[in-house]
Amino acid sequence: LGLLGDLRRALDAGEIELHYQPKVAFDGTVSGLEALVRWVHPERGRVPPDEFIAIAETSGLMPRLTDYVLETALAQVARWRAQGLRVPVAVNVSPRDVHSPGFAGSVAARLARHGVPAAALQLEITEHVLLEDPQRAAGTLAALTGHGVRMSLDDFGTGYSSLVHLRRLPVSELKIDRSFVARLAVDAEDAEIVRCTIDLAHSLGLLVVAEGVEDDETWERLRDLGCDAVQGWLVSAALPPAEATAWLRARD
Ligand code: G
Ligand code: G
Ligand code: NA
Ligand code: MN
Repeated sequence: LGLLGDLRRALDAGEIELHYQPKVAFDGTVSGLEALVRWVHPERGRVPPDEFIAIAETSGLMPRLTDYVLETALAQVARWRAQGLRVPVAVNVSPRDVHSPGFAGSVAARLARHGVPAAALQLEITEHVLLEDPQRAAGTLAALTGHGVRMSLDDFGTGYSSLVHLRRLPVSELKIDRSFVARLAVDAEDAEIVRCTIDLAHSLGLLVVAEGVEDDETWERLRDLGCDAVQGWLVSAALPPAEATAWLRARD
């Protein structure tokens, strides 16, 4: 409970930061940057995102955290655009966000307020959005894509009945979970799973991003399998804003 109070305070105090991890196509094009929350607690030090995201989720604080992340990420995109760096940013949203009334409208209003085109925002969701109220979730996602926001399906392969979900979700990108990518170069079964996932995604017209790419061999395998883009420490870890800006400039 202490951590929950601290999280409320941290949001007010601006103690939560966003770091940005690039997604890069095999020709070197930067397809976007994923915003990832970071919290350095004044006494506890670095609190792992998994920990405080779970707390935000169960305590009802998630909408506030997501508002904060969207606001911060869109302000950053606007600054980058003003500097000639036109790169889309991906924000993680939880099932709770997608189910909260007015979410699609609030995202559209926020984009307008920052003068950022919808195409510069991507929202990463998981299959879990369809667990509670599939009808309503589908409505919200349709409204978002109607505004021009692109949806990405995160952690693919870790949920269940993925095929049904894939067919029902208006996503344009699929991210293969790091647990399948990590041992791709040494495990024939993982390699087969990744190959099938890429083919399936392509047959549905989706772009495929592999998460957690840490070495050249994995990068080469993914390229040969026709994967579209990679994200992982091989390219870059998630970077604080100033370092992300420098990274983008160096690529430009
Ligand atoms: O970088 P990593 O340790 O940052 O992230 C751990 C987990 O936290 C991942 O599952 C990631 O999707 C999630 N996460 C990171 N940032 C956010 C965020 O802003 N909102 C939500 N809902 N999840 C996030
Ligand atoms: O659930 P989501 O896919 O949003 O979480 C991304 C998580 O993966 C973050 O915690 C991020 O820091 C982590 N991550 C990103 N790249 C790598 C990588 O190359 N290797 C490992 N082990 N983790 C990574
Ligand atoms: Na994500
Ligand atoms: Mn993921």
